[in-house]
Amino acid sequence: MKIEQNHIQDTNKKDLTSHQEHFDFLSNSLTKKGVDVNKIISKLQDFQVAIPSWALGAGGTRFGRFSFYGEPSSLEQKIQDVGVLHTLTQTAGAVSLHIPWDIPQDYNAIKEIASGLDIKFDAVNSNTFQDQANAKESYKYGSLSNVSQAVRQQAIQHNLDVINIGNKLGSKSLTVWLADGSCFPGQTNFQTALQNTESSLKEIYKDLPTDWSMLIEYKPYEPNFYSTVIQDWGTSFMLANACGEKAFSLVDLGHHLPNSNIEQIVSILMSKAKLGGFHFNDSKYGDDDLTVGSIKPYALFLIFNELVYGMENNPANPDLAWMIDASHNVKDPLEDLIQSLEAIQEAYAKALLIDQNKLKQAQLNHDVVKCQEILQNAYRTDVRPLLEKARLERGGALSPINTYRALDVRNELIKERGRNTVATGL
Ligand code: LRH
Ligand code: MN
Ligand code: MN
Repeated sequence: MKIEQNHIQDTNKKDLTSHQEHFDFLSNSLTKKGVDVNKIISKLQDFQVAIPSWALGAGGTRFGRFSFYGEPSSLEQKIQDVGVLHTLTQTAGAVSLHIPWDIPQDYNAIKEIASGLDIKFDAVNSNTFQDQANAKESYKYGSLSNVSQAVRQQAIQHNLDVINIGNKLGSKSLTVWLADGSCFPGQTNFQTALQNTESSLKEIYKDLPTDWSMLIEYKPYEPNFYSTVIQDWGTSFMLANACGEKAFSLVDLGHHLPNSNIEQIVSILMSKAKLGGFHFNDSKYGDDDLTVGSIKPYALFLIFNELVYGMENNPANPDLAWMIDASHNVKDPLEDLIQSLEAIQEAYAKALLIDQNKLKQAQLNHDVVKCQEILQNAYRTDVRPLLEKARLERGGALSPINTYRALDVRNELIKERGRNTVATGL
């Protein structure tokens, strides 16, 4: 299924007048306040978020999985689905692969499909949380942290293989997330597990191409429920520092204990030039992997405020690898991802409205009320016409969700791929 430009233009037509009215009203009032509207629009257009290959089918839970039908079952089809998202939203210009779920058969063919859809290959993810068919060693008791040298070596080699695959596709970063940890007190020695992890990561780092970065993701629990080796940003930061200047922490919004101040974590990591990647999702209880902005949109906005501040004020921090890391149980995955992309752009646009100079002045004056007013005025602005304009100028849909439905994309995919589809991945 390939969405053609004229399909988008046709469905945009009926909403063009009302979009223009809303846009003019907002643009005038923002301009009067001294906001450079065109600058915000071009920042929105430049902000591209990678889609993980594993989010394009129904994720399910350990209790069951309900198919949406027409799901992609090959890497080619996954990239085509990202193409659908990118054509409609103009925001999903990259895909993130998980190895071995996504090993390309024909590299040139894959690269051709991706470049035809204007999609880049973002970070590649290694998988040492599942045993692979015919693997000699098992990760049941850990991978890079394992007490067995042979298991660690197998996990190190897997990461090197992943770098090799990513290199052939044009990726520039490796994301390492470890499930390693323990389920019961006394099961492992915390210090040994961390030391082993550090030396394994250093082995991988040694072979990282010079223009690559290594992103170290943390998570407090699950699948291990007593301890996790890389449990928090401090541990990930320590490991990134131990590896070297090409290693960074990766923040996944779902990987924090309840009520953690994620915006502060983001801010501190950026001030130390160590924030390398970001996984968007939302959650109520744990690593729920829900639609971005569906539960705590204000927290997302506050996080974006720090990201925007960091991108302006911490030039030593690298460009971030942005990715959605969500799972879909009851919604059509493509619709869910469209909603997530919209929520990300919305939070970003609102954060860009914050007058950082005024905020700084109010902070220096200890005018706490004004500080809050500045943030909340930005948050309460309906920025959707800016998002629409950003998409429209790039040939995207005014309303990606409405166009997706008007074009009956899911049924077209079912016609092409059949009902009995199982996406590879989680
Ligand atoms: C772990 C995680 C990590 C994995 C992905 C499948 O919970 O967030 O990023 O690679 O999910
Ligand atoms: Mn993640
Ligand atoms: Mn996760």
